[in-house]
Amino acid sequence: MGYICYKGGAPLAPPQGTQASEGFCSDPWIPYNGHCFHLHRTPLAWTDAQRECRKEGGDLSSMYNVEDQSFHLTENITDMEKLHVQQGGKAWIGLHIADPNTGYVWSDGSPVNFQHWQEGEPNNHNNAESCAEVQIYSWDENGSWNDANCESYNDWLCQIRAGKVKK
Ligand SMILES: [Ca+2]
Repeated sequence: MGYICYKGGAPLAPPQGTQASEGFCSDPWIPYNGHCFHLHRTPLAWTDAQRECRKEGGDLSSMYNVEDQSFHLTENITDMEKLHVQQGGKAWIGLHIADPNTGYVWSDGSPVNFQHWQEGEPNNHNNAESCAEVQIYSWDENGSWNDANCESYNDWLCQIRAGKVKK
């Protein structure tokens, strides 16, 4: 059988694709409220996702209020919404338990003054769940959170401050 080779012509992303100048988020980052967001669809364990976000000069996403949450899911993940609903897809966010004595913290150090857990969560199932994932449900289009095993593989949502340049 024949086969077709592909030789890259135009790059998939601009050479400075992960850089962000003041007030501007370059593709594929999406601007909102002084930050840039990017949903990655190459599933990773939570710690690996955190490392990758930090490599890009950002961190796993924090959410500060229901508007933030709604934005993440309606603007940033538009074409993924159906995927979430239909296939149960989900994405890591920055919330995790770094120290059992202190409970949940945001990876980027933001204060935890907003939480949007699913009913009955976090349940620390099998005493093995200390990382938060967000998932859209047909009954909650704004999405809600579940604590999951940090070693499981999920898509992941990065956030970077607009104007912060990749290191
Ligand atoms: Ca859980």
